[in-house]
Amino acid sequence: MDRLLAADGLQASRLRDAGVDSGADVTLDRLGQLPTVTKRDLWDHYPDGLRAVPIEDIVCVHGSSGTGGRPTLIPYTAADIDVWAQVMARALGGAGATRRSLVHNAYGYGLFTGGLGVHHGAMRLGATVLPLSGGMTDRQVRMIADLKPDILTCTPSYAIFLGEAMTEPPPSLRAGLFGAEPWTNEMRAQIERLLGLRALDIYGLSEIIGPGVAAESLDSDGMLNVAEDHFFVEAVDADGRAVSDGTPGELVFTTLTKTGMPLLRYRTGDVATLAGPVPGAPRTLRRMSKLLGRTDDMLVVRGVNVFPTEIEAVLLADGRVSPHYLVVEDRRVAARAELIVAVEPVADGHGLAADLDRALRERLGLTCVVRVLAPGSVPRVEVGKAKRLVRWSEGPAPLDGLAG
Ligand code: DLL
Repeated sequence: MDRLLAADGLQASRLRDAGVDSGADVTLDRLGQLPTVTKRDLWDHYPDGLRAVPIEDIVCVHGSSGTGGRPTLIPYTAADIDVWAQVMARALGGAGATRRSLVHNAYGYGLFTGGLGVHHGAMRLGATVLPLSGGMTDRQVRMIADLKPDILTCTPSYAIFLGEAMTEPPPSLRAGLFGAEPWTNEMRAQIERLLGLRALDIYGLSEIIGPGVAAESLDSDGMLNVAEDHFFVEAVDADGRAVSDGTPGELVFTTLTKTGMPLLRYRTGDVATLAGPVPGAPRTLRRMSKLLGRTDDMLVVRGVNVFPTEIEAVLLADGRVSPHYLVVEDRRVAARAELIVAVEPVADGHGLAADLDRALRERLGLTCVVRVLAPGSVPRVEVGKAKRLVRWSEGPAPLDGLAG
């Protein structure tokens, strides 16, 4: 709090407006009453963001590409990189990586935090990192066969893509840390089958540090351990009030140790539930569920609210559906929005559309138009984040075969 006040920027003026003139004025139980920051605040301060230190203390800049708006750029100090390396080393360690490990890192290197985040963490752990970055899948398959990595890091959709490019699961891989985009337990089962490894979830966002804000470990019981010693987490409802553990809420993070761009109560737009540590387990950190969705991805169709991940769970529970699917929110007639769900069958697609239609209606109370397309129709993403949801308000169909 004192660092923010000293930096005298947007967050300081909001704190003073809220009656806070010194860090000593605030206790942890009052944190929930303090002002929040949003992505809009960062955009309004583009390109410098809410930098709190002089430029000479900044050693690098990362950010997100800006789907849904302008790019967001985040300045890091050397101390921030140190924190990042530490939380990422912990995440990799939690997945079973050791100094003897070979980490095949297929997250993109660049402004995106995935590639370099894993890189810093693997080096901090003392493992060996293979900086493959995304794409050039043939080369990646070859490297996995020749160098025998035990840990794989990439987006879950690229894990599927890699798995499908191999004739059989590579025997060397033991675990993978997959994140940067939403994925369900049903997707997890597919990745584990294709690659023969334990598929764990890793979460983060550039604004807070990048990957490593929270990560699943072999012993975290399906939830992600939040690196609470660096990032304090809250979950709030649409009015900004705290929700109780187990109730879905928007995640709000406060950076406790960051110096380049410390954030007080950053509203992420990401929705998850929170829980305490696994009872009796040595890890004492609070945990978060896999992300249920984003506040801005919630689909409201004829009064039914649904996140795309819930649709994914229903689709992939049917063994005949390939993990390449696309949800299209058809809003060409605004008053009559339709959800079109485009899937590809892995085997005989006979009767599939009718069965999925029934399953979606029974499980989510949602009537969709299910389109079973030829294998290969849904675009694959080799570099960057998969797009599972498209909004269609005018013009041609985002995918051939949707008109039916
Ligand atoms: O995606 C950081 C990251 C890199 C996380 C590699 C994990 C692995 P951004 O590009 O700033 O940072 O995007 C952040 O991605 O607010 C979520 O909406 C989404 N996201 C990140 N991890 C997950 C995940 C990186 N495990 C935004 N599950 C976040 C679902 C995720 N969504």
